[in-house]
Amino acid sequence: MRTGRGLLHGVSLIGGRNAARATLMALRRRRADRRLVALPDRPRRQPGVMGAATVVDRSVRVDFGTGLLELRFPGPGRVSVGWDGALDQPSWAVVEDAELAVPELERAGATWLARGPGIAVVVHPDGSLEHRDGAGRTRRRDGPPAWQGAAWSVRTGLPVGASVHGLGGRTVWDLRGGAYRCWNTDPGGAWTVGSDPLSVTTPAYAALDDLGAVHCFVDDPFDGTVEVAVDAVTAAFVGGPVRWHVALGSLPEVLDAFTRLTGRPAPPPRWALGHHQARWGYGSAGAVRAVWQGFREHDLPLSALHLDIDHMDRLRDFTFGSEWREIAELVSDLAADGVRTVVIVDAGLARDADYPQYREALERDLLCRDADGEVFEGVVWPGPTVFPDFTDPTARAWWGTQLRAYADVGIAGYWHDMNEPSVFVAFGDPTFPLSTRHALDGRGGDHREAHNVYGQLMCRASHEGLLDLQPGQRPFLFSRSGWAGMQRYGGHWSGDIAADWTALAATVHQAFGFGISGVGYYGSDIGGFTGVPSPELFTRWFQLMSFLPLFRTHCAFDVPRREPWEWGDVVMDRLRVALRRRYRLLPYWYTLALGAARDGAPYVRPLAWLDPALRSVDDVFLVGDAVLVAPVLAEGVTHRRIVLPAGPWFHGDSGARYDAAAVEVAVGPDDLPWFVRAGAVVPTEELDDGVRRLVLLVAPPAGPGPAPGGLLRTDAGDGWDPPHEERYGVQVVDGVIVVRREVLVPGAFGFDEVVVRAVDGSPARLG
Ligand code: NBV
Repeated sequence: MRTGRGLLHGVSLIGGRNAARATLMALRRRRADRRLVALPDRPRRQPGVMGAATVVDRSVRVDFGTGLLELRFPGPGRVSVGWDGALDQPSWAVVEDAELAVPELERAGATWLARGPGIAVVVHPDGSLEHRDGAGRTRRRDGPPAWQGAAWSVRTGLPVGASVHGLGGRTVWDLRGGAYRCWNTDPGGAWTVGSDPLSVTTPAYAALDDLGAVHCFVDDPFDGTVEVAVDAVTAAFVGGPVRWHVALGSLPEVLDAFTRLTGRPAPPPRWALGHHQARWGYGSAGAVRAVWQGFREHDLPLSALHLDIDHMDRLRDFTFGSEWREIAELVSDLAADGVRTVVIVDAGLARDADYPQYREALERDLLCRDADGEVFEGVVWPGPTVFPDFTDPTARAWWGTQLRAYADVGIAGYWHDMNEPSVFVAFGDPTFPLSTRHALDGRGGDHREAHNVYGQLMCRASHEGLLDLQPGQRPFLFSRSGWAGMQRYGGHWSGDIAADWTALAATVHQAFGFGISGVGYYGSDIGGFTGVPSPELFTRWFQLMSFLPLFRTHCAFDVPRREPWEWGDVVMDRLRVALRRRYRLLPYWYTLALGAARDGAPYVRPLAWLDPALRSVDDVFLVGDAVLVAPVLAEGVTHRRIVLPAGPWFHGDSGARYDAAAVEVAVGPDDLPWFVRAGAVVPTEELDDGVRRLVLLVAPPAGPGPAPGGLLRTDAGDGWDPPHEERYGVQVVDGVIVVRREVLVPGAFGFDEVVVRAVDGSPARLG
């Protein structure tokens, strides 16, 4: 909803009756929140006088009279900071149970100096902290926290010239000069550059300068704001524990640290890296079958078809409407052709006595309740809607078992929607009243603490349920909302992105920001969710997305169809080029996916990953370390300036070599420029008459020194067996590029033959 055109569009989407209910809901929400109980006040306003410091159970404790500071060193270059026991309070994000390093503690003049491996923290008498790296360089200065009632804030000084990035799904890459609310929010219409906050607002950011990265995760789920000035970041929260986790190092090192702390990304099954086709409103099993036939007829590869809310019986989760009677047959026919079926699952349940899931959740007391103890009722697609309390372990376990309705017909993946949580309101915050009660894993509390983690806990419920239902398969889900740690369960898609060129550019920024926030598996709706993209915008979007992990076409029900053949032969041929390349590159994508599950490295990376001096570049990206992509992000582009990290780099199609730090490249309408790094090996594949061939695409090395080489990780495509791993070394011998394979871990290899091919046509062979 919202105002003006937005309001009209909102009404047309949600229907007149729901619009009227949304007005009542907004009024009820306001009334409920007038009775909000104040959060517990804090006993002090600022750290008192610094006194003794001790080491207890490997924690440095510094007594400030009216406050207790704790420092813990979980690993190299890392420190966790907490006030007043906050590090021992439960966290929705942290899963690491690391053996802490034994800290060294000494008095240094008026300060205390605490040292862990590769990091030292100077504690000043006013409670401010100076973080130094292993070389003794100051990388971060935290002021003393300031408390006011339940609220708290801390101002952090950053290295001169550092840029700041992350905080979940923001629409710009460099966050300097903005204030960003940390409160997951459904924008209630298509978002574009500057729309903020959106569905994922994780308080994790990285400051980048020429020396590398300073990563910080503020582990407080309450409503907050992170204000990013040129030389400082001020984080302010309305309540919650005063604690944060810092990691110093290169960008790969700090993301390794952050995903050790909050969990490694769930590796998707291999098929999830292919192309997905979705649309709100296919409406029937027959219509979906026809879309599948279209892909076959036009010889376009496809890995998944998605069913939006129109698959449900009266918009009820876990049901299929009468137009979907042949669902089991459809799903199995698709699966036989290598196409998986994914369903949307909304967070809320229709409040209707003849809906078994509603009755059961009610009887078993699994639903969120309002401040008076009544079941909280909001308005969403089915009209009156109730919500499982995902902060309750019993509700999570129950939810997980409900997925059986989908698993039994062979559904292979789950798309979580409306879980900010989002409800229709005519005005005000489009979510639950703050006074809504939550179990909070037995501690009890209200929506102020539960809000930001609600979507993430829905993901946990589904993920854990699927592990029980299908223990041999890796659960596949992606979610509109989530928080720090959501990567343990799955990925994220953009939500309702606008069909405009600036939103297209924002897709790259979001992909980077999610990477900094731990979530690698990301993509936006190709062509934008609402609106009608021009054929050129659609093509450029498709080309870009063929280089992002979640490669999905999707749109609203009220815009023209978007299947590739709807655009005519010229455009379809361009899309086919991108599709085919994506499928050729799948062994590389899969290597990245299985790698992310080990070290948290996002599949798609800003150039700062290789060279921190290139941190301002936001229109070129790396896929892994070996491939660089320069998407076309504006209309009518015929030439593009491309900044390149140290290479040289070889054009992926023409094989042309580029040595300069910035190059100008001609761009045709048919494709986007992509490059392979000198001396790198990119594992690709070809299917030829039933022969599955691993093609090691190699770029000539830059010189006689060691070349980057490459890696392959592969397995049966799903399941839990340790992947087969092999490494590739590259040398030039008598003018021929020689690639040597070294198997590191033998496993399900799955290829019938292996060949080497140089990207520029140079002579090349296996060694
Ligand atoms: O389920 C309908 C849509 C879905 O297609 C979209 O991807 C989600 O982001 N859903 C939002 C609810 C309606 C939005 C207007």
